[in-house]
Amino acid sequence: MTQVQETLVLVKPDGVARNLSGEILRRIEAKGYSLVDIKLVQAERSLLAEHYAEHAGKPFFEPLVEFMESGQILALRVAGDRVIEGFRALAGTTDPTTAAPGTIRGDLGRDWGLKVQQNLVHGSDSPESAARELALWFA
Ligand code: RTP
Ligand code: MG
Repeated sequence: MTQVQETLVLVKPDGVARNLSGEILRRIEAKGYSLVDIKLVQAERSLLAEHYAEHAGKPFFEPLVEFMESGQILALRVAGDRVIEGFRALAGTTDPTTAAPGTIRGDLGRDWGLKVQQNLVHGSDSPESAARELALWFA
């Protein structure tokens, strides 16, 4: 049974700075997902703190917000059948060093040994997160 969903994908500042936006978009479109909306954003700290509210208080929270503030982010509203789960599979696991080859993080991600994983992309992890995050980034 088809289950059309929308998800929030972010190409993080490392992906934009490394000129990988096109390659990441290519993979999303090649999989059959559709772009509904797209914009380049220099995100405010308040938006990032809300976006990552579930990680507040963790040791990587501060470095994560600083990293996400360090350059432009490409925000994408993406639609498709089971796209929430599907994009997470395309992205690969969090740590780019061990993410499976064939995934965005596994093929393109580098762990520079910083305090936070610079892992190129974000994708919403549930329908509830997708609704919350899309409202934040595409208000
Ligand atoms: P995302 O939310 O970005 O799609 O990634 P995720 O679900 O795979 O990872 P999550 O656990 O939600 O963590 C959010 C982001 O925080 C950074 N992180 N660094 N120990 C670390 O160095 C660490 N743990 C998490 C990553 O940028 C991760 O994507
Ligand atoms: Mg997450």
